[in-house]
Amino acid sequence: MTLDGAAGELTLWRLRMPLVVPFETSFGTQRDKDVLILSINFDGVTGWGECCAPAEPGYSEEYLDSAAHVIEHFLLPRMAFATGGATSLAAAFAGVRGHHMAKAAVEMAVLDLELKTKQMSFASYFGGTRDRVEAGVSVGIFPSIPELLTAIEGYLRVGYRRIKLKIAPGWDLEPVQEVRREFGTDLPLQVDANCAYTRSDTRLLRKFDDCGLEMIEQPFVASDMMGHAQLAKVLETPICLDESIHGAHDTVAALGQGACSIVNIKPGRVGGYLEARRVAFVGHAMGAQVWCGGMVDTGIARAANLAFASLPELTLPGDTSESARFFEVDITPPHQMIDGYMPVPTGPGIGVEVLTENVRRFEVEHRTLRIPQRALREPQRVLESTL
Ligand code: NPG
Repeated sequence: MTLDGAAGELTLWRLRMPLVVPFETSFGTQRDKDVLILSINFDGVTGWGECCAPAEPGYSEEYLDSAAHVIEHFLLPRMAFATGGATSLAAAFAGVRGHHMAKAAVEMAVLDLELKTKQMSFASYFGGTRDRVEAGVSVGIFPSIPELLTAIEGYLRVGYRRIKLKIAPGWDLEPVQEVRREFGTDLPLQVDANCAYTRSDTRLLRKFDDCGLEMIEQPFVASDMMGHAQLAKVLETPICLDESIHGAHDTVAALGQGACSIVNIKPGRVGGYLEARRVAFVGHAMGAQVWCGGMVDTGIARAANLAFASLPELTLPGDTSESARFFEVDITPPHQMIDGYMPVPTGPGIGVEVLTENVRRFEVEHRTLRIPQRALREPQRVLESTL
C-alpha cells in the first residue's frame, strides 16, 4: 500500500483512563494513564496505533506531548514518501533522529491498515507460531510488604504465571525475600529496577543472588553498558536490559559485551514492530532470551504485543497481562486470560475492534490532520531530509 495516492486522514487522540490501582515505579506513581492513540483513515479503512510514551519523560526522553508534536510536525509530512507502506516508513522517517515511540505509533497504525486490507493478522505477518502466550504481570511498589503480598496473592489466584516486581532503593531486598518466603521458590519471579541503582550498589545487588530470580532488569542507567557488563561478571542473577536497548544494533553491542543475557523488547522503545522483530531475531541468534515488555498499554497495543509475543524467538513470559490488570473499562473488548495464558488475536490487523464509544468516553482532545500528498508545500526540503 502507498500513502501517497488518495487523501488520507490521521487523527491524534489524547485520552485519560483511570487505573484500577495506582502503579508505582522508581520514577513515579501513575493513577491515570494518559494515552496517545492515532487512527489513520484511508480509502474507507481505519488503522489504529498506540504510542507508549508516558505523560512525563521519566522512563526515557520521550513523553506524550513530545510524541504528538513529532508525529504532527515531522513524521506526518514524511509519510508521503513511504511509498512502500509500513516497511518503507523507517527510511522515510530516517531524517528524524530518535523519537522511537512516536515512529512506532505511526508504524502500528499503518501496519494495522495494511493488514486489514490484506485480511491478515499481526501474528501471521510477524511469523507468530503460538495461539496463546503465558500471562505475566508487573507489580508496582507498594506502601507496605503486607499490601504487596496481598496483591501478588490476588494475581496468582487469577492465574498469572510469572511475577515481575518493581524495585528501587529502599524497596528491594526485603520485599523480594518476603515474596519468596510467602510464595516459595517455584514461583517464576524477576525484578525491574528501571535504572535506579549505580555501580556503588553492586554489593547490594549481589544479595539478590540468593533469591533465585529469573533476572534483574535494568539496574543501572541506560547508557551504562560497561557498568552492566562488569556487574554481569559478578552476579549469578541474569541481567536483562530494557531502557538501554533502542534497536538491533544496541542488542548486538549489549550481548557482544556481555552487558546482558536477556532482552526486554518493547516495540515502542525500539521504533516499532519491524525493528522489534529484528531485535528478537538477532538476540535469539546470539543466544539471548528475549520477551515482550509492556507500557501500561490499552487494548490496542496489548493486542499487537500479544501477536509479537507469539513469535518462537520470544522464549520467556512477558508483561502480557489482562486488560483488567490496569483498566476496568478498556477501549477494546478486554483481553482476558484463560488458564494462565493470553489468547493471541487472530483477526485482521491488530485483531481487535476499537470501541469508539469508549475512546470518546475517555477523550481529552483529538486533532484530525490530513496526510499530505506528494505535492507538499516544501517538497524539496522534505525530500532532502528523507532520502
Ligand atoms: O504490564 O504494561 C505493563 C507494565 C509493565 O512494568 C511495566 N512497565 O519499565 O517496564 C517498565 C514499566 C513501565 C511502565 C515503564 C510504564 C514506563 C511506563
